[in-house]
Amino acid sequence: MKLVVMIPAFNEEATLGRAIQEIPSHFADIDCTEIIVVDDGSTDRTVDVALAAGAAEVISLKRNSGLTVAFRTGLTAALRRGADIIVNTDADCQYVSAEIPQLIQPILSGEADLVSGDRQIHKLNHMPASKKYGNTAGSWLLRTVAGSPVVDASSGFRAFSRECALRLNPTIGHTYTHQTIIQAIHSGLVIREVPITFRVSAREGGHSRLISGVGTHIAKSLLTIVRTLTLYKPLSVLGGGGLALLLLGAIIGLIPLTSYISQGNTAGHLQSLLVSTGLALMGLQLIVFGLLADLVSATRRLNEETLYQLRLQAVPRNEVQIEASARTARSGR
Ligand SMILES: Nc1nc2c(ncn2[C@@H]2O[C@H](COP(=O)(O)OP(=O)(O)O)[C@@H](O)[C@H]2O)c(=O)[nH]1
Ligand SMILES: [Mg+2]
Repeated sequence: MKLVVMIPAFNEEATLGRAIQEIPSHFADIDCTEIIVVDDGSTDRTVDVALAAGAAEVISLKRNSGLTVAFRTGLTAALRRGADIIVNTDADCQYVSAEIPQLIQPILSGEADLVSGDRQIHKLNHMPASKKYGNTAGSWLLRTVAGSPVVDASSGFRAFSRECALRLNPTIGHTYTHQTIIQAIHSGLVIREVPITFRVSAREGGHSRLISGVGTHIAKSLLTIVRTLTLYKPLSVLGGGGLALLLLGAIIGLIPLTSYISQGNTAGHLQSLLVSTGLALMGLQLIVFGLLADLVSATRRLNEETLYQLRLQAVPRNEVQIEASARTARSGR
């Protein structure tokens, strides 16, 4: 059983060395542990620090491409190295690597494919209230609209089974956290959450490199959730929105209609007539977009399956088939 710990890093020369050194070299039930770093176009000594601290591989992106691209690159590299389990952690030492055994336990026991660390943010004194509210709202939205079982959806301390890594294709937005949960649910994978410790960032000043402003981060995350849901459930998102507009148009249309039935004309109700017609037309348009997006989504599903089969051929076949059949048995498919 091979564990690959991956760390996305952008200009992290000050803290990356400690983050790597804190990762234990041996874990129970794991034969081999390797650390890989995805350097996202850093301009400082991130690469040298990573290699000096013991990273097995550093993948350098030519220019700063964002955490989603770096995360996807890391997953692919870890799979190529033959990882059975992949753990993602951050370069600023906020996560405690000694807690990796708790994180990977549900995967080792075959109970889960994706395990996310719950930072228990309500207990954290070092996280600003605005960030707490934003995180809580994002997690609530995912639970409500996507059926997520997770209370802390923005956590970056996560473990993935190989089957899960083979199926994830994060492509949208500035971070992978929300969309990977939606994708895992959509792929029939089992998600678990375990409580973890979340420390103050070891970075000087403790500022987030990922989040410049909480408002922007919330707006971007919301957009990512809506875009990912539209990819996988276009009829629900666009068709549902269209139906709502159509219904609103019909309700407003009752005003001129009642006038027409009782008085034989719609005099004095021109505004409600126009608003009602406009809403109904927009609603119908959204429903048609939903139907078209559903066709595109069917193509994406086929593409994802093709990608999965291609990736399967690049990793040892027999073990993956055991994992895949365990997953099929669990999800009853
Ligand atoms: N690939 C990539 N990683 C980044 C970028 N910004 C931050 N990171 C990494 O993502 C992880 C989380 O970033 P951090 O600033 O600690 O975000 P926090 O979640 O708000 O604490 C760290 O390992 C960073 O090095 C970026 O632009 N690209
Ligand atoms: Mg951080």
